[in-house]
Parts: sequence; C-alpha cells; structure tokens
Amino acid sequence: MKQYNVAVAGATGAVGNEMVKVLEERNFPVKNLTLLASSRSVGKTMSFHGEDVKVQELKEDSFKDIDIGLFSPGGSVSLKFAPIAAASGCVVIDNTSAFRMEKDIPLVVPEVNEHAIAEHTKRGIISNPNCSTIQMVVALKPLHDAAKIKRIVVSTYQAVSGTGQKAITELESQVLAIYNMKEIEKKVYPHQIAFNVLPHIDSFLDTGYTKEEMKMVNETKKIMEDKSIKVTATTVRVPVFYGHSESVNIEFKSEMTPEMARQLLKKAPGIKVVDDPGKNMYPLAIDAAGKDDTYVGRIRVDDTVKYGLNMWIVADNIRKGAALNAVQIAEALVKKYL
Ligand code: NAP
Ligand code: 12T
Repeated sequence: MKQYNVAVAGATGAVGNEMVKVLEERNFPVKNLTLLASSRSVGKTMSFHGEDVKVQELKEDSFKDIDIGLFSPGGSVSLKFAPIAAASGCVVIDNTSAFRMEKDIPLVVPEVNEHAIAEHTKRGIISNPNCSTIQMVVALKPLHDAAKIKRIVVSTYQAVSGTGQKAITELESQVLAIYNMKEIEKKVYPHQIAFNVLPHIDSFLDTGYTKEEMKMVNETKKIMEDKSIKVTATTVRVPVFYGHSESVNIEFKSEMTPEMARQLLKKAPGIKVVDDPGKNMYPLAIDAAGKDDTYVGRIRVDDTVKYGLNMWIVADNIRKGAALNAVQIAEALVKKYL
C-alpha cells in the first residue's frame, strides 16, 4: 500500500492532538509524520505508534516533501500557511473557517458530498466544515434525499472543547474555584461558563447573529449543494467538555414521518439512532464523547406545519466535528482522488 508524508499543523492543540490519535487508530498509511505548532511548543514530543515525534515550528519551508497537511492552527495562521503548503505540492485539509466559503475550495463531509474532494486540484485546499454543521448535515442528508428539506431551525448546545485547550482549562478551573468558594477567573469567555449558558459563540455581526450561526446557515447549503434550503440558527455554549448537542426543527416538502426518518437514519453511514424515550434513551453528550458516530433521537412530529419533524442530534465535536472528519477526507482522498 502506498504511504504518505503527513504534516499536522497545530498538532499540540485540542484538534491537532486528536488528529494524531485518529491517524494512529485508523492506521492511516503514514510514511513520515511531521508535527508543527508555534515556537512555544518546540521541544515537546508527541507519541505516534509508540514512537516519540518532536514538535517543530511551523515555517514557510515546513512542507517540502509533505503529501498531506492536516491544519488546525487557527484561522489567521491557516490563511497564511495553507496556500504556502499547497504551493509546495501538498494537499491541505483545513479545519479553520478561513477558506470554507470560497467557491473553488471544496467543503466536505464524506457521508454527504465526498465527490467534492475531486476539486482539491483547483487550489490544493479542502476545507473541513464547522463542527456544528458537520453533525447536522450527516443526520439531515438522508432525510433531504428522501423528502427535500424546505427549512431548518436549529439551536445548539456546544461544548467548551470547541474553543480549544484554554477553554477546557477555563471550565475546569472555574468549577474548582466555585467548589472551593474562591473568585473565578475569566479569560476565554466574556462571562462565567461554569454552571451557566452563554448564547454567544464566535463574534457578533451587525445583524445580531454570531459568525458561528452564519457558518451553520451558509455551510449547510454548500455541503448539501442546495441553496434553496432555508436555515436559521442560535448557537449556545454550555458547560460541557466534549460533545455538541442540537435541537433541530425541520420542515419537509413531502411526507417524512418519524418512523420513515428512523428507518432512513438506521441505514445511513456514521449514524446511530438512540430513540426510546420510554426507557429514557436519547443521545447524550457524555455518551457521544470519544465516539465516531453521530447520534440521533427524540424524533417526533412537528404538527404546526404539514410535514415537520423535531429531533436531537449529538456528536463528539473534536472527533466527527473536526479531527475524524478531516482524516476521513484524507482517507477518501488517497483512495480515490489523488
Ligand atoms: P487550540 O487547542 O488552542 O490549539 C491551537 C493550535 O494551533 C496549537 O497547536 C498551537 O500551537 C497552534 N498555533 C497557534 N498559533 C500558531 C502559530 N502562530 N503558528 C503555528 N501554530 C500555531 O485550538 P483547537 O481547538 O485545536 O483549534 C484550532 C483551530 O481549529 C481553530 O482555529 C478552529 O478554527 C479550528 N477548529 C475547527 C473545528 C471545526 O469545527 N471543524 C473545531 C475546533 C477547532 P501552540 O501549542 O504552540 O500554541
Ligand atoms: N469559534 O471551526 O468556539 O469555525 O466552538 C469551531 C468552534 C469556531 C470553527 C467554538 C469556533 C469554529 C468554535
């Protein structure tokens, strides 16, 4: 089997660290693994298949001989270095929001639009969608194919790990401070996140929406390849470490009953239906954490419209929402599109 030189940019972060784990777990055909981060991380090592790999500083000349670059070093760093890596012949799979909405850059969830990977040849960059969008489209694509979605109203309950390692530490230390009756420190979020709920993810736009909300609106249409789908979103941070949950209301063009939806979702790739309310069985963030599937439950009729459903969708935001989806793109890339 052919092997590839792979670089992980942002390797020491919440997403990059998981990328290295997923490459190892799935036995991705890695010839040589290069770990890249800021100058602050030089001297650190990370384990890969039992060997210690040194972290190097991300620089313009980091991509000589690299075939695939998995990027999550932050939007501004990707904006600068992804084109540099692509120019040296590497295919970049970028996890940041830097390129997602550019017309000649594919935005890919393999279960939904794998074929778009072919467009990597245009700029040498493939974007990984936003975490909240990924799990929603994985669950909605099979339903859209069967009954065409008219409109989506989604509210999210997003874990702090989505913001990165510093936010995980902030929730931990606020819980500890409160438990010990000490002052809490706020560095990452503008308000206390422990024992609280913040209707604010990423920055606010003049419209009153946040950028995170508009990612869900715009990325959904691009990945589903249907501009006619109406989407409106409210994105909310909750004091959960791993796993985003979503309450999703869907209006269809034709009939879609809860039983039809359950049957379609049971057969769909990457999905597990957990929907037995009589036994208190529904998807939970703490059960999805560390797993690869997207979990769907609470599937029920919305009888305020002709063909409507409500459902609850949960996935690990760092795995399917970021690292796993990126590695799945890389797997399809080397199998079919390189
Ligand atoms: P994180 O835990 O804060 O990690 C950031 C990583 O980027 C670290 O490895 C850091 O290295 C590196 N980095 C920062 N500045 C750098 C620089 N100037 N040059 C080179 N490396 C630099 O954040 P994260 O949660 O892993 O997220 C990172 C990015 O991934 C975010 O910007 C976000 O856009 C994206 N992301 C996407 C999704 C998604 O929805 N698909 C989910 C989460 C995150 P040091 O350790 O050396 O500082
Ligand atoms: N602000 O990839 O804070 O665009 O949870 C993902 C997660 C941006 C992104 C978060 C964010 C992204 C978050």
